[in-house]
Amino acid sequence: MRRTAVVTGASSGIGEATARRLAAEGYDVVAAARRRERLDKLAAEIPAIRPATLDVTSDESVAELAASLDRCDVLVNNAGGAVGLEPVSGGLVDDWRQMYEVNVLGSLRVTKALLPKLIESGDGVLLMLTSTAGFTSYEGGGGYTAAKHGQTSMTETLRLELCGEPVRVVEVAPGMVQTEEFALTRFRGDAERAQKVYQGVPDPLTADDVADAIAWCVTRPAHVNVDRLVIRPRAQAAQHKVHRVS
Ligand code: 8X3
Repeated sequence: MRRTAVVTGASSGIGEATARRLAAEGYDVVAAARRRERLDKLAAEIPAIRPATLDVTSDESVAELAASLDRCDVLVNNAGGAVGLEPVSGGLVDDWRQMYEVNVLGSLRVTKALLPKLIESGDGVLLMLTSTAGFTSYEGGGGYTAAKHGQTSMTETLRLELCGEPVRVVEVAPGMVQTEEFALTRFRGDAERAQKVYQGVPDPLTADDVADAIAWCVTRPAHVNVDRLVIRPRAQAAQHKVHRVS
């Protein structure tokens, strides 16, 4: 019997890398995201991947995804992201709302919808892709860190509530990961500003590094729950302590 993994936000970055990696690990992968053309390409390349159009901010879209699944053994709540780097005093309510909507409420919607199937599987894994921003604050990051703290808190609550059910609740919290879109989205398409985030950092993490960590957590024996895995590049000892060579 092949196990099914659902990955949200699978059209790029960590989500796409995770979909690829879990397919390589032998899962049937449902790659879910809004941008269907990208998913179709991925599925054309890898037979074990099935594309699913998903908007985590829509109840109907999430219900449709849940209804389309025969089973779900692994859920990777990866859809998320940051918008803006304004200080709290200049914080834009719409940005904060969007970040809360996708990172927190999006994870809530998908989790609620797929939890019965995860329990039914007899060995489910619910993995939340949070961030070091889930337990650290930094200047300008107010809206994002608030949302990620919320997601982390939801993860901890779920683990308590599901104790006794056959579902592991895992949090993977990456630090600096250079992907094609994270910083670009945060800076509303300003490529120069986005590039500066990683400037001089010898080796930021890649999406594949995080997918590797996710795959490791997911493929532990059923009784082993990795509560939280924090992963950063060697050059980042802490949120503000980043080694740069130029
Ligand atoms: C991304 C890491 O440092 O931008 O989740 O908050 S950081």
